[in-house]
This record gives sequence, C-alpha cells and structure tokens, in this order.
Amino acid sequence: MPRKVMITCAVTGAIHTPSMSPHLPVTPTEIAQAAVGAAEAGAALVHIHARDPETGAPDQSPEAFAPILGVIRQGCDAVVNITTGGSPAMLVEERVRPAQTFAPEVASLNMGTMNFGLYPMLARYQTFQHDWERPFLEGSVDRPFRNSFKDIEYILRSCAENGTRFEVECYDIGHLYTLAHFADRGVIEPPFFVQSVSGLLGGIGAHPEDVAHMKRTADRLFGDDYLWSVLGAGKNQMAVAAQSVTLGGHVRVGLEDSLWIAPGELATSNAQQVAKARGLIESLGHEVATPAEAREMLRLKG
Ligand code: KMH
Ligand code: ZN
Repeated sequence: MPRKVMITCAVTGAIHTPSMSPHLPVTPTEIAQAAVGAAEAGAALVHIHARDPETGAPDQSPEAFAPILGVIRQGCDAVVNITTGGSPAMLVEERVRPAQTFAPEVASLNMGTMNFGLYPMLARYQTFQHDWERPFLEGSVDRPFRNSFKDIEYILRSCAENGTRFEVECYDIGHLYTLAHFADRGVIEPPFFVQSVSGLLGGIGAHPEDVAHMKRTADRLFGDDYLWSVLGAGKNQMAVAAQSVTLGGHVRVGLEDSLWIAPGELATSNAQQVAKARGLIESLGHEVATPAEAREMLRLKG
C-alpha cells in the first residue's frame, strides 16, 4: 500500500567538525541554504543546529539561530525542528533557549543520559583547523550526554507551553520506556514522533535486528499513538533508511548524521542525501510527504 513517508534532514549538528568535510554547512547562510536545498529535494522537516561562523564550533545562542531561521522561512515551507540537544558540552538551560525563544513547530528531545560517540574515524583526519575540533577528530571526546529525568521534564514543560511538539530521540530500548513513563504521567501527548537513533557509539547498533527490536518495542508501548522514524549514523544511514521504509516508518538523513553518500565518498550536500533517500522511498512504491502532510500527521500547530 503506497504511503507518504516523511524525510527529516539534519543539516549540520554539533558532532561533525569542519575539518571532517568541506561540505559541512557552518555559516548561517550555509546552514540555511542547506536546509532550503534539502526541502527542495524532498525533506518535509529540517533539524537545525547553529555554529560559530569563524570556527564552526556549536553555538546555541538564540542570536546564532535567528538569521538561519529567517532565511529558511523565506526560502521554503519545511517544518523547522530546533535542537534542544545542542552539544554534550552544554547545560540544559542553554540548550533549550533557542526553542524557548523561537517556539518552533518541532524541537528535538533526547531521552536519556548516555555516552555519545562516533565509531573511530578513519585516519584521514590528521589535520584540523581549529583547536576545539581536536578531541572530535581524535575520537577522544569523553563527556556523557546528560539528559536526566529532570532535564527531560524541564525541556518538555518549557517548550510545550509554546505549542512545540517533539522529535523524541531514542538511542536505545530504555529510552522508549522513558517516553512511555512521561506519556503515562501526561507530560507529553500523542502522537509521539519517535526518532530511533542507531549506530552511535554508546547507543543501540544499526543491525537490522536492533532496528526491528526498537520498532517492535515501540509498537508494544505506543500502538497507534506514534510515528516512527529512524536514522542510521555514518555508514549505516541508507541501509537503515531502507529498512525503516520497508517496515512502515519515516527517515532522517543529513550531514549531522553521516558525512557520506557512498562508501569512501563524501556527500557534497544535504540535498544529495535527501535525493538518495527519496529515490529509496519512491523505488519501494511510496511517496515523500510534503510539509503540509507532515504537519497533519504530526498534528503540528502550523
Ligand atoms: N546527532 C544526533 C544523533 C539533538 O539535536 O537533539 C542527535 C541529535 C541531538 O540530533
Ligand atoms: Zn541534532
């Protein structure tokens, strides 16, 4: 049965660094244009982080987001999803400020404290342009990504006041149970938009059995009350996207999650990954959802 499949594009994130790829968007113009290009290629939602234009370091100030959001709104109709994850180095009060300030239709919500790493990168990253990149390039970042129960509740309560709904990022089975806990307490309302994150060091793997186990567990906990999307980090990106579509889910791609378009080949843009995901979706007999269709499916405020 043909379905409408939502593509989310996460255009830059906070974990990849400029020295890893010349195609990673860094300046406000680059980030905004990448989001608009992703929307033109078929993304219904764009997930946004901001960076310092000089160094590429993550910047969670509302001032860093303002010019990006302005250009995106003028350039396309995609649903804007603002990160509340920021980077693991930031405190939750800082992380939530852009979502509080701009009251987006969607904000990310990370469902547990965890180690958060990329699988060891290739030795290709021998040089770096900025000091802050060094631990990321060396794979020696050793700081847990804190999302305590209080942090999660703080984000939920402070953003939901504005009518913002959540891309609930679940990196392991326990995070689904944490979502069920907050749902039971009525702190978050269905339909839940569950983003199943696979293949990060510290979270569940990207083996088809891992992805299927997340889906089965979410089906059991949430029944018809949720929409399921999956992202695969790094080399797992497209395989996991294909599995998600086959199992009835939605997909997330973008340079936040993977710098690659094929083994050993850097993606030259976010739009290139969106186009590839769109090809997968269409070749499996489905269609990409428009932003309006995504708004309806996720019951967004519009
Ligand atoms: N890089 C993703 C796996 C967030 O922005 O809230 C995590 C992420 C977190 O997207
Ligand atoms: Zn993110």
